[in-house]
Amino acid sequence: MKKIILATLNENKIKEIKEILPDLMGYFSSPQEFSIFHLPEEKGKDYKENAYIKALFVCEKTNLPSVGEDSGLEIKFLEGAPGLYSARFGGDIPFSERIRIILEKMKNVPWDERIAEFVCNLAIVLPSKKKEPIFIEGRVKGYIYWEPKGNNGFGYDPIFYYPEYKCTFGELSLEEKNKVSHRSQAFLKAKIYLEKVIKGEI
Ligand code: ITT
Repeated sequence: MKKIILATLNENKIKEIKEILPDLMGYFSSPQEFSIFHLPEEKGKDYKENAYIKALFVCEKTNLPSVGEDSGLEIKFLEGAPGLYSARFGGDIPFSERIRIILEKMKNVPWDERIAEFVCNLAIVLPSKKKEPIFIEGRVKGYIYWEPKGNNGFGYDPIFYYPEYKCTFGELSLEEKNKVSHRSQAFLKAKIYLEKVIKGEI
């Protein structure tokens, strides 16, 4: 069976992706299944480059089609931070601490100025050198809530308030988050290409 490697070591991302594309779930493998336990440093200038760096590394190691995923939270009041550095914001500290730092920086910021966006970029890299990589982006707009709320999801989900649902991503079930998230938008757009990869059409 043709395999596609999800070039991420983040178990939460893998769980979400498998639920976003249940028909393709059986084709997805993780880097660990190929004894890949680290990914290269994310030195790209943007999400797109970082997604490509991860996918290319895994594709070259396995000789199998690979999808790199780079994502982040952009807060307008913080000039786009933590953005590209979302996974490293504040250094080697737990997410609860990253969230505390953000909320502290924004404690007097009014609601209208708490606009934020989750961004997800994908790079699909195929083993044949002649085949161009495919790049895809998904975004979702929301607000930074006043305090963390909800125990679901991961990362910054407890402070990302989604106005249409009137709650944070941390309060949503995986199914509800997957209806609207940056990651689901990107992977739903990618589906047509991933199906072609599986059928050997590209
Ligand atoms: P890989 O590089 O192995 O894929 P990572 O967690 O380091 O895993 P990124 O470099 O893409 O992933 O960092 C993105 C960070 O942004 C991630 O660690 C989360 O903290 C945050 N993030 C991305 N998507 C999120 C989501 O849906 N909900 C909450 N936080 C999210």
